[in-house]
Amino acid sequence: MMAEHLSRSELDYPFKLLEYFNGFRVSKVIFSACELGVFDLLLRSPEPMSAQHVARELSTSVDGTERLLDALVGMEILEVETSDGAAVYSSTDVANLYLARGSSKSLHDMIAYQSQTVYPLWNHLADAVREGRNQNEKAFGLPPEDIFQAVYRSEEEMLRFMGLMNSSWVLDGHDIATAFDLSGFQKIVDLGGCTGALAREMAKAYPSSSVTVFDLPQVVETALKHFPQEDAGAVRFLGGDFFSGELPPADLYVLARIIHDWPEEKCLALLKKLYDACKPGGGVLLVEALLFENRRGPVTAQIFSLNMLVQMEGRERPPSGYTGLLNRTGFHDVQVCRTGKSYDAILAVR
Ligand code: SAM
Ligand code: ASE
Repeated sequence: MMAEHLSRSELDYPFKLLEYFNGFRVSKVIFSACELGVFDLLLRSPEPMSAQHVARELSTSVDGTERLLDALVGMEILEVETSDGAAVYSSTDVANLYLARGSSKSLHDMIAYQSQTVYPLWNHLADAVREGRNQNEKAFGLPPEDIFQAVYRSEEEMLRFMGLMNSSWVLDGHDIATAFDLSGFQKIVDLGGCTGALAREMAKAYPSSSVTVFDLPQVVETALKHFPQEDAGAVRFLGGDFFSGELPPADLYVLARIIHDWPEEKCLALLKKLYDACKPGGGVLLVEALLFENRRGPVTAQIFSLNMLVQMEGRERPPSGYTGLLNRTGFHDVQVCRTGKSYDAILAVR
């Protein structure tokens, strides 16, 4: 049966196309279950639960809950067994680790942002492509040129965005911190370092270096208030503006997911400013989702690039895109490290 499917041409029956059509609903099944607290409930439950029991605990309809749980079983995110003739549901290790709220590797905050902010923005993808710019005006009535005014349009949105930024480094942080041996850089400054999640990975990997997060003053304030750290003190925080303000001195400047936010002229201005702030031997580490050199993949990076179109002013690039920006601003010895995960690292020195 399966082999027959595989050998048949997409022209006979468009399996892949139909699966792609369903993609947005598959995402929403997980996002909604997360929002409703399905994974938290099943993690806490000492026994598998019936749909009726789940519905009672979550104050949801029995019928809707049963369909949602069944879809999650079909997607192999939950498991079901029959007990006294009734279906009872339990979680999987993957759901407990990544989808429940409390776990140290929880992607709950990433899911919340994708569901509440990215999903509605993508309603305007066709317009973004037509106009070649972000849809902040249509979506929120905010001007397209002030992207962080849109990203931080309310306290709730600021917290949600920071939650997203924070949660990515649960997965990729260690690989990024150790993609290159950075132990020679005494003073590391993470520009636009947000909650300090990546900075803490850097501090862990290079205990004899000092690590500072530099971000907008209201972001630093929110980071300290809402994203406290057990190892407080491993990372320092400093408020400022990397475009218009003075940069703190550093041996290595980290720019994680910064270049991809901005149009080329702003990227060049920022990198030039870093070059001028660097001593010879000083460096810059870019952290981004790299496209293949021929831009034919990976799909994740291609999708991220469309996301930058819909929401920001930038794009994702292949290695040569970053090498070009760095060489034009004076940096040399550009080294590229693909991690095989979502984010990659690019190191250059003055
Ligand atoms: N580096 C973090 C990461 O990868 O998780 C956050 C990346 S986020 C896409 C961009 C960050 O740049 C935000 O934290 C934002 O507050 C910060 N930012 C934006 N404009 C800035 C500016 N003019 N000066 C300093 N930080 C800025
Ligand atoms: C940014 C990163 C993101 C700015 C806006 C963003 C992400 C979502 N919105 O620098 C995370 C990575 N990209 C996607 C599509 O999830």
